[in-house]
Amino acid sequence: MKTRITTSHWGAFEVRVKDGRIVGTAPFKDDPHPPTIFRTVPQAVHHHTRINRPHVRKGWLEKDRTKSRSNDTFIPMDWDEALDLAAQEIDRVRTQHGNTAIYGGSYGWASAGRFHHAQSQVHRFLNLLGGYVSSFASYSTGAAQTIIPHILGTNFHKVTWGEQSTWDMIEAHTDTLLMFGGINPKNAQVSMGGVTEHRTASHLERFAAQGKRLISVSPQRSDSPDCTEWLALLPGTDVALMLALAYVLETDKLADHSFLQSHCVGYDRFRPYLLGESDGEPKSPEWASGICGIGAAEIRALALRLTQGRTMISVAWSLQRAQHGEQPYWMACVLAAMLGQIGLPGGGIGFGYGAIGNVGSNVTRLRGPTLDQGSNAVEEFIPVSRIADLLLNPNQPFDFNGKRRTYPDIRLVYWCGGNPFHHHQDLNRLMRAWDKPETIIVHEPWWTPTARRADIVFPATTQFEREDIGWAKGDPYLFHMPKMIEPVAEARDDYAIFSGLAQRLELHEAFTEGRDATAWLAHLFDEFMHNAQTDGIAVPDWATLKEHNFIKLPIVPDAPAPAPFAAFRADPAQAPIGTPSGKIEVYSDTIAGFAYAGIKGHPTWLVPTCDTEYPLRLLSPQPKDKLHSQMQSALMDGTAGTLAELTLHPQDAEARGLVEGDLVRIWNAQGACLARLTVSNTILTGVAALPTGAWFDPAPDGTDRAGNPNVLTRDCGTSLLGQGAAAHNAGVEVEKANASQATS
Ligand SMILES: Nc1nc2c(c(=O)[nH]1)N[C@H]1C(S)=C(S)[C@@H](COP(=O)(O)OP(=O)(O)OC[C@H]3O[C@@H](n4cnc5c(=O)[nH]c(N)nc54)[C@H](O)[C@@H]3O)O[C@H]1N2
Ligand SMILES: Nc1nc2c(c(=O)[nH]1)N[C@H]1C(S)=C(S)[C@@H](COP(=O)(O)OP(=O)(O)OC[C@H]3O[C@@H](n4cnc5c(=O)[nH]c(N)nc54)[C@H](O)[C@@H]3O)O[C@H]1N2
Ligand SMILES: [Mo]
Repeated sequence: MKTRITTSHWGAFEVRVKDGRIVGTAPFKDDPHPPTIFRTVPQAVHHHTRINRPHVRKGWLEKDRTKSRSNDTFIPMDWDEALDLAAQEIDRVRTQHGNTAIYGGSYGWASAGRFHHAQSQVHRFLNLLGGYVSSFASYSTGAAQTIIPHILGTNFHKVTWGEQSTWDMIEAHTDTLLMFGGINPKNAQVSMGGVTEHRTASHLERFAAQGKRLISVSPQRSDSPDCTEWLALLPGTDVALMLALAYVLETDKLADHSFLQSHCVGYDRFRPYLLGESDGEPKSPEWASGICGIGAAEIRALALRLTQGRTMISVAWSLQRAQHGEQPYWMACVLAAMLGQIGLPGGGIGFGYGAIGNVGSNVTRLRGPTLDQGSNAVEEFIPVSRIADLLLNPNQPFDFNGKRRTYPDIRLVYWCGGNPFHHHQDLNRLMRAWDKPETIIVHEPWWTPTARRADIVFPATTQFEREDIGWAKGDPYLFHMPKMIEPVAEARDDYAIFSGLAQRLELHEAFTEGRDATAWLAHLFDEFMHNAQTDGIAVPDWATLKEHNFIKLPIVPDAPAPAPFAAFRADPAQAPIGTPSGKIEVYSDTIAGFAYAGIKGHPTWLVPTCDTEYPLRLLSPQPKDKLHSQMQSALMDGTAGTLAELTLHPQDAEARGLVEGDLVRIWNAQGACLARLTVSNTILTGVAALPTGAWFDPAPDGTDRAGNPNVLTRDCGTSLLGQGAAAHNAGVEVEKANASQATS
């Protein structure tokens, strides 16, 4: 038996190999809270849903454009034939239509490992080809990435990875941690590229053990550990609550007006709205209570609490993954500004501590080993979750962050390392859009719903079938990720596939620079080692790392990091932030100037309009036992894990005659899916939760048998401002389903 440690997006674990197969996994010994996700690896890697060789869709081969990509058969091919076809088609499209006809946004998490990073590979290849229509931001933080620069004058990634309090600061200085959307160790299991020591739960427990207060404002009790207080709020109503907290601060003379004067602009233009002078509606606790469901007295008590000692406002990413998701982020900044603690350790505002495991870690930032992607000669892009709009509306205008742009006319879509038929909203609409382009090429290890809807499918290796460098932002570990097994069936690395195409397109030398994968690893590592040395961090060489399998770098600083925004706090004139005013923009002339309907120059309560005719608000949180839809095949085996679980409050279940374990049908105007019912009082009445991650599997009547919430979500941007994915809060109804629907 061969046993080695590797890393993954959900952290390090041990892999056991016997007779060329992965036979087992075990936790990494230095991980205090090992994740559960790695358990399915052996089953998934050798699963019958692996793609064994290249395949080409029959209708595409026969040039039959009447055949839908969602309902066709595949012809297996050998590698040379399939690569020839793909290269000829790529060449035809770029010659006839130009590179603006190629969409390569290719969103998705793929796997950990710095060289075989699918997005880096596909973008390097397409850049050399002359460019591609790209995508802006992510499904995770689309609205945040647009709004935060307007308000805090800095890039959202910079805030996430260095301009918010670390856990050490929170533990040492914060008295009250107010968490909108909770902080959930279940989600912090993962981080892009890996989180090795899972410590989110320990941070929260230690914080609570000091007698400090943790308050989670969320529709679900389970969004934070038991050591937190729960204030149950209806999803999508945080802005109303935040406004009421602000109202109490203002009317009880508890707001820090000197900070608002010295470090912010526009409070005087926001105040009339807050007090109801401009619209006749004071944003009082009584007003908010009727919207968010939290009692007025509780809101008042919470506002007072926030002014006692050091307060940290933490906001989950989920809040901005909804219609008008920009507003809660903006309003949370305003609330933090009114408390006047921005720039103090453990005070002010922070985002995503419960989204991604490494957020809040105190680790010296290193320049990671990265494959150079080159530069993109095509300027056109879409906000990432506008993919269906792009395909459905060629040459049509769209608005985004103050600019009107045009959707290019896409003929060829290239997807490598993502699963849009899991991740995109309104999958029935995506199915229609997906039939528009002339050609779709996908690299995937498994027959995911996206691979099943491609024209040319190249089977990709998993991370266990190749060697790589494991490194992640905010994590002190460095891994040699060994090749554990030979590629399954005829799978090839993405790098090998692109090299094969590059050869046919006369780009081989430029793409490979004369290196094979092994030579690239040594090259990238060498570069990383020298960069680290320049930054004063000693890193062993590649051969040594290989021998040790992993090492922990001495990059956890002894001294505490400076508080975020400390220089700005000390002297806003000398250290202005990157907004037009150099200060925090409670009122933004820039945003007001966009003149988007309903969007004012200050944060505003905007009543959600999505599917209000349905009685239940649907949340689609991240799944506990997997990363998105990855390795879903292994979970589909057997009866227990086959169907996604829908959670309803006992009252909502009873009103519909439903009991625990029932097979249910969830539906609205967008579509329908099946799920298995869980009844729990950890969720607010009127709310339903169905995790993401199922492999979309529509029955002939269109009902998705796997339980993917995205058959129910609406495919509208958060707003014209951020155009982010608005996955949360679709309106739905639930009813009992009959067993025949699950198998029809
Ligand atoms: N309703 C709703 N929808 C959501 C969300 C939500 O909250 N609600 N969340 C959204 C968010 S935040 C995200 S990030 C997305 C996630 O959406 P995705 O990132 O698209 O989801 P994954 O399942 O991680 O897809 C990655 C795919 O890459 C494949 N893969 C793995 N390794 C490799 C490799 O080396 N090469 C290749 N070629 N392929 C590989 C995997 O098998 C998998 O199919 O979902 C979004 N969708
Ligand atoms: N196990 C596991 N962990 C993951 C992932 C995974 O697939 N599996 N995916 C990762 C990815 S890509 C991302 S982007 C992050 C996402 O991190 P988040 O966006 O923080 O995660 P979600 O699970 O979408 O939402 C967290 C909780 O927010 C609450 N919520 C929803 N809407 C509202 C609202 O309007 N107001 C309030 N106050 N609360 C609300 C819901 O109850 C939900 O359970 O998670 C990461 N973590
Ligand atoms: Mo995400």
